[in-house]
Parts: sequence; C-alpha cells; structure tokens
Amino acid sequence: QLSSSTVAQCAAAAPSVLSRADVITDHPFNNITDTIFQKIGVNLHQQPGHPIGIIKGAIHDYFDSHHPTTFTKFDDLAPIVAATANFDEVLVPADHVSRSPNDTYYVAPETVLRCHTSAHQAEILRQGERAFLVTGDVYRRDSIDATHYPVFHQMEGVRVFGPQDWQASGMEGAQYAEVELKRTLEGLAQHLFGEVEMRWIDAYFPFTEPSFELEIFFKGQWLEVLGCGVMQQQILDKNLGPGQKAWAFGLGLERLAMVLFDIPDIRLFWTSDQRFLGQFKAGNMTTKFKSYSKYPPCYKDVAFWISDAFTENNLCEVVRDIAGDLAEEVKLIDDFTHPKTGRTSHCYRIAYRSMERSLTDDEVNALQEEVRSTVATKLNVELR
Ligand code: FA5
Ligand code: MG
Repeated sequence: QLSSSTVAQCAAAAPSVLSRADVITDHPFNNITDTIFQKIGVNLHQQPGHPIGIIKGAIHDYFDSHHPTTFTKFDDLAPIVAATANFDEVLVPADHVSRSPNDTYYVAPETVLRCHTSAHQAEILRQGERAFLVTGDVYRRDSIDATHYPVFHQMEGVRVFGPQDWQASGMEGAQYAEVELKRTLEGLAQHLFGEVEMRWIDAYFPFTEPSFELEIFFKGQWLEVLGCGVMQQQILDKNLGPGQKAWAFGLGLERLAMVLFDIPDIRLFWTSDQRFLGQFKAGNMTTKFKSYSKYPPCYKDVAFWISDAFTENNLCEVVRDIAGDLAEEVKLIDDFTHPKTGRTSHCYRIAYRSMERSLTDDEVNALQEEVRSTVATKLNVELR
C-alpha cells in the first residue's frame, strides 16, 4: 500500500527524453506538429509553484483530508498511449468523431497522444487499484480561443465500491455511487472556491451512465470544468471483476486554475515570463492574477472558397503552427454560399497578440502571409 502522499510510479512512466523522431514520423497518419511536440515532457502539473501544479496539489489535499478513502496518485504516465487504451477500453464507439485525425493527434494508426486521462482507467483497474487520481497532459486538435488550447491538463478520479459500501445505505449500488460522486465533487468545488455558483448538466460519455458535467459561473458565463458519471459496468466487470460499482470524473485543471486565480487567457500557462510565474507560490491558493500591460491585438482576415475536406480544426492547426502562442483567436466571421455556383466561402478573423510585447506590423504581416499561402497549399482551398 502506497502512502497517500506518494505519487505512484508505473511501468508506463514517461521516459525523461522523447526524441522528435519518436513522435513526428513520416507515417501518413502522423499529424503531430513541432508546436505540439515541444509541449511533451514540459509537465506543468509537476511544477509545484506553477498554477497547474498548485491546483493539482490542492485537489490532492482535498482527497487526503476530506475523503475517507486513500486515493493512489499517478502523475507520471506517458502521454503516448495505444489507441485501444484511449478509445476501445473506455467503450468509445468505432465511428465516434473523437477518433478522427481531425480531433486526435496520431503518432501512428495504433498510437495516439492521449486526448483524455480516461485512457488510463482500464490499465489501472487491472492493477487492482480501487481509488485513484491520474494527472497528466492531454492533447486535442481544437479551436483557438481564450479557454481552449491543444494541450491541457486533466485529472481523472476513479472510486470503486463493493456491496458492503452501499448495502448499509439502503440504496442500489449505482445510485449510491452517483450520490457519493456528486457529494465528493461539490465538496471539492467548495474546497477550491469557497462559495461559487455551480450547476449540474446532464451529459453523455461512452464510459459512464448516467453522465454529468459541472459548470461554474465565471466572468459572466457558465464554464464547463469537469465531466463525470457512474462507470459503465462492462469496464469494471472486464478489468476488475463482477459485482462492483464505481464513479469516475475528469476535470480540466486549466479551467479550474483560471477561475481560482483569475487568469484570463489559457495561453498564459505556457509562458516563461516571470511577471506571470512570479505571482504564484506553491501551496498558495489565494493569489489573484494581476494582468500586466496587455498589448494591443492585431486582426487579420483571410477568406477562401472551401472544399468538402475543409475543417476548422485543420485551419487552426495551420495558424498555430505558424504563429504559435501569438495566435489568440481564430473566428469565423462570414459564411456565404454562392447562389449560382453553390460554392461556399468562409472568412476567418485571426487575432494576433503577444502576452509579452508589442508585435510589429511587419511581423504580423509576415505571419499572415505565411498563413495565407499555407492555407492555400495545404488545405486545398481557393483564396479570395
Ligand atoms: C473528458 O475528457 C472525459 N474523459 C471526462 C470524464 C472522465 C467523464 C471520467 C466521465 C468520467 P471532456 O472532453 O468534456 O470530457 O473534457 C473534460 C474537461 O476538460 C472539460 O470539462 C474541460 O474542463 C476540459 N477541457 C476540454 N477541452 C479543453 C480544451 N481544449 N482546453 C482546456 N480544457 C479543456
Ligand atoms: Mg465536455
């Protein structure tokens, strides 16, 4: 038995050095860019003074001090996983959109950058763990804005119950798990935020039933911070044995940190600027981030006739690979279908902004030119 403060190591612990050639190959299925490769191994969640590390620590504290069960903690599992672990073992249907290379980063057809920490549920259940927390970096091809980033951090929690747990309560096992899940997560939200407005939304995940999302009211809108539910029986039966019930949750650490510390833009987590990092201290939950001078954004539009194969995620990837964190937002501002030809034109507005300095016109124009020419050659669209 590991003590609750020990972070469990496991056979799949991340190698300290991954070479570019391990991740970016010329396999036709490979869709990993250098921008993404450079994030692997940074492990913000392992830096105790970084907001992501501070949040992880606070959640660990909550489970250590407010929950009767001892949760085994994993935070060093390699982000490159078998596609079967990421999808099949958590019952993601064969035709589910998340499997598409438009949404997920593939190293090869059988290997992906995990798109959620749920990729580790089955393997850890097979090791016989009944209560565990897994923290790690996860990767998704996604849109670009203040709350979405292609690399972010999740924490997965799983808690298994046996009949002795629910029989005394007079509830069915599944109901007991649901009640205990919501109590645990509401308690967590209160531990992190004190009084905060929150609401439960019905949701769908292939690996839980029923499923829920928790939203927190932040800067005038509801922000989804986690997904959870009662684990599908099949996953438990197969990996742990029959007769048990369990809950599981997966929460977004950036989203929680943004609410807790008042961090306005998800890109800030990746900066090395001491004006950001210097504001946070290990164990300190009461920091409110003070924006340093915000440099002005620069907007550039690009319009083109799309083809059937066009996707917004592919466009965002092109922009991100060229502009990196200088790309603040990519937004569709016009969508027009020509009445005669039936062709569709999209116009996107790209906001360029640095969190660290003023961008020059020349610099932004050069980025935009490169975006335009890459869009034209790589995305098979016709510029207007
Ligand atoms: C999942 O990833 C499920 N695996 C969660 C889960 C686990 C459900 C166990 C049930 C049982 P979802 O895609 O909604 O669900 O992501 C979970 C959380 O990650 C979100 O609530 C949000 O807080 C965060 N998140 C999702 N996409 C992004 C993104 N692009 N950038 C930052 N945070 C994100
Ligand atoms: Mg969701």
